[in-house]
Amino acid sequence: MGSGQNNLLIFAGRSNVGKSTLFSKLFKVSVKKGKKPGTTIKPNFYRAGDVTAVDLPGYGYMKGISYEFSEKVKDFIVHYIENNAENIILAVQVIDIHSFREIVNRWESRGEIPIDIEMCEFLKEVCRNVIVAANKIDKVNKKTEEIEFAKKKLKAEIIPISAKKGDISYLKNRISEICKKEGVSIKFK
Ligand SMILES: Nc1nc2c(ncn2[C@@H]2O[C@H](COP(=O)(O)OP(=O)(O)OP(=O)(O)O)[C@@H](O)[C@H]2O)c(=O)[nH]1
Ligand SMILES: [Mg+2]
Repeated sequence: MGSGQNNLLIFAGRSNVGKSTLFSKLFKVSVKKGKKPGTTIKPNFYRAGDVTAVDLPGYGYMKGISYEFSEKVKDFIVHYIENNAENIILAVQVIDIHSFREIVNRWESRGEIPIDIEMCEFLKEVCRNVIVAANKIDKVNKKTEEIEFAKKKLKAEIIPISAKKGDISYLKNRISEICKKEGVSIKFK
């Protein structure tokens, strides 16, 4: 039971990490971005060459959204990914590297598995290729340390970016490379 779309490039991540900001920067499309979590409620799609890029709603509980709503969104995302797994060329997990360590430490001190780690494990299980875009690097002082921390926790390829202020060409190149390896071509704008 898939969506019928093939060659998907999905962007997943907690609410407010900057998925939609990245999506509009990559594809020059105008999608809703916001200061408040829960900005993207339905996925945004964009056809980029052979590939359909999908900006997913953000998961995880945050101030201003009810627990029920965040659980509903998480279920939607997990089902969407499971149902479309065969068609997903690449999953880009977007994290907010500025708050990643603090959130991970908070969850782990409660004896819980941080939602980003859980999501990354799920993506790696289900998708052929997974990379992590460590967004908001412009807000981080000790960049190398924070990236190493994320790498150790997520055990994935981490690419630092600033969707809002910085250069995202390295991420673009990696996405293109992976698409090429999978036999499809992607067009950025
Ligand atoms: N400093 C900084 N802020 C950013 C960056 N990228 C996004 N933001 C800000 O983060 C906030 C959330 O951005 P969105 O793109 O709406 O986040 P999202 O992940 O799509 O959020 P949901 O749709 O709620 O899941 C906005 O205020 C953006 O301006 C970045 O690289 N650096
Ligand atoms: Mg969004």
